[in-house]
Amino acid sequence: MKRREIWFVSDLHLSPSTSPLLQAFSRLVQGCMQQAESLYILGDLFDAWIGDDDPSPLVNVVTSQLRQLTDAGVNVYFQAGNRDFLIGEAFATATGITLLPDYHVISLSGYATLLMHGDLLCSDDLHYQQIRRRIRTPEWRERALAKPLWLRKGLARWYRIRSQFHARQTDMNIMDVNQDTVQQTMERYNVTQLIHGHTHRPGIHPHTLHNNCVGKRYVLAPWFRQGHALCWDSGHYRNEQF
Ligand SMILES: [Mn+2]
Repeated sequence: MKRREIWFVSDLHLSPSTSPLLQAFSRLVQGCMQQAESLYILGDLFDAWIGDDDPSPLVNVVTSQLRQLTDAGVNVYFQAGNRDFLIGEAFATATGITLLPDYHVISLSGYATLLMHGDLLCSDDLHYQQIRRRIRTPEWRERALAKPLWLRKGLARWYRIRSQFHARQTDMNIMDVNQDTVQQTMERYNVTQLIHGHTHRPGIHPHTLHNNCVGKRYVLAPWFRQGHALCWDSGHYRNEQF
């Protein structure tokens, strides 16, 4: 059977404490191996990433699984999430995956489709966007990665506690996408489809664009007790669970 599907996942949040999800990840890899020509990982593959030089067992397992997939000829693409944006060239080389920018347009059965992690669409969360602007610069990245691993581990834990605190203090609607930002972004990239994750509110939403054309926004499901993928097969999609 020829592999021809295009699969999308995001928000796997793999961490040493979510080992059952590693089995789901392995089933995702096996599924891709049989059916997918490409796999797009739209961010937050890991719950935290402190640098490509972290020799954790979790990283080794995921690296070899991804390597298996790319060695088999599946194209694997990765877009940074807010938790694993420090993933870099060394990880890409070890796994054979291709790193994508924050905004990436592909053609999906002829439909121009924008891929994003999704955090940039949550423009009502001013606090988060302010932090994002500060930490997503080459200078911040360089300074962060120059710190010793033990310190980066501690800092990652600290940022996580702070972000959980922020999430508890912030209204759910503020943490969802802003409708105007979605519309403007889709128009700026001239697409009729948008696929993203991050908000943990899976679904398909219509958006009225210019000329009354209706665009579609697919929100990917996060991995909690099981894995999810959006699978695209010549104009049709389905959800797979792992
Ligand atoms: Mn996220």
